Amino acid sequence: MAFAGGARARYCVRVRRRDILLGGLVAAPGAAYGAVPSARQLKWHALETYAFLHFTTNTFTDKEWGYGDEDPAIFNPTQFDAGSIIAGLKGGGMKAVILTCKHHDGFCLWPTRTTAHSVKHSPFRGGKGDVVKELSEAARRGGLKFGVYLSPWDRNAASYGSPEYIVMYREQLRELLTSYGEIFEVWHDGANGGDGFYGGARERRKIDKKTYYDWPRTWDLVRKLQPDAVIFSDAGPDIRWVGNEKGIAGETCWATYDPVGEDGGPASPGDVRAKDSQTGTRNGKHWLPAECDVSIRPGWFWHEKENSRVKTPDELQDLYYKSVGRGASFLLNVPPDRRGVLHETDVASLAGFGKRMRETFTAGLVRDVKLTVRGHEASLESKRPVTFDVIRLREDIARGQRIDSVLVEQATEGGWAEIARATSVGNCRLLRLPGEVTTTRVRIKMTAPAEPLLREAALFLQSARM
Ligand code: FUL
Repeated sequence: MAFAGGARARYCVRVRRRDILLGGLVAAPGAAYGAVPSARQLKWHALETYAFLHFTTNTFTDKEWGYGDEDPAIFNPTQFDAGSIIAGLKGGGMKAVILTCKHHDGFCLWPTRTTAHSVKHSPFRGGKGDVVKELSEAARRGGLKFGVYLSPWDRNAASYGSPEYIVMYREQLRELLTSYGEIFEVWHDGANGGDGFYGGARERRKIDKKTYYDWPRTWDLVRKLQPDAVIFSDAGPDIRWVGNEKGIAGETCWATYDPVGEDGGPASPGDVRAKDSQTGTRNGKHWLPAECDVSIRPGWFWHEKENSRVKTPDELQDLYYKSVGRGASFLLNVPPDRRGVLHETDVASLAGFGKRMRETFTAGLVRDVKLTVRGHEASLESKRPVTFDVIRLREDIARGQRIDSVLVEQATEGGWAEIARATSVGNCRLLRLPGEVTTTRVRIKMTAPAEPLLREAALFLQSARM
């Protein structure tokens, strides 16, 4: 196990008077423990909840995966309104948004110079439209960061499978990363190769996932053009897939992860042993936190028949606890419909979720509680009894993931009684209690191979019971 910079050296978490805040930050000097996040990963950790927009010709053909032979003329969102989409996402507390600029069918939502298969040849804004531009600008106006999904698999491109396609893919990336302002995340999905239109060939094409895309060169381009953007794929390099599309991280979820390919060899995008991704690797060499992607509907794209199957605020809240509450991020897909806006049911569900989040984590914060940390133990004290049913813990992840486990107890007349326990804390650990607890003292015992650095311990009273 490699510990960076004197992690074995003992140092004290000195909680001085000014460090003792009410459910706030406790900072302490100290060296890093093991792998630590980069500056761009730290910024990403702070987002926690952000949205996906799946939108393309599939929205009009009722498909999930377009074959690549769709006529651009079918892309006609007559009431497209980027401002209203962003307002709907904001209602759900989304801090950023990632758009499918190109899905597997190859249709580009911006007027790219690389192919004719784009909005340029659609009736949208008379062929003069640019969905990426309108959405990125509306996002920025609304205070949301903007990210791009560019599918490596392109079922329209005649060149797919040959080296020319990689040139085109990189050129598409260059256009997206140079024309639409700051990009916070670049998303490469893992679906690769198979049958498709491929410029009329209508055949099956197989590529070697490990070598075909030459990802390191593509990522160099991203670093050069958008140095602050995090790069997502099943295997990183900045953010990892959580291994399922249900929006659920492992009950234990480490931000460190050393991905392995399906055959036990080196991993590459589209080739990871997914069962490991949910948990990560304790003391792994790479800081590679999990992102939990899930759709508000059964499908990723909008389908009329799924209007009655939109996840409820209760379900979204549960997913929040199972993603953000386990140290990962919550990437919620809300697909625009054929009009080019979010469907009313989705907007209402987002608003209900946002309201619950505010009621619990803003209005529901238990105040006047003093946090003290001494070594492997922290205590929360209040002069009068307080009632809560959610505990939030955060580690100072800038100096590594140190805490193995926590045991939380309350003071009762008969002594200390356990109320919760968990393995792995990281950026955020939310402990939902089975019922309300009323006490004046809470004790948190931590096990950690290096001095635990607790950044926050706070109590909340949840708005609605699950
Ligand atoms: C997968 C794709 O195949 C799905 O269509 C969707 O975009 C999902 C987020 O990623 O790899």
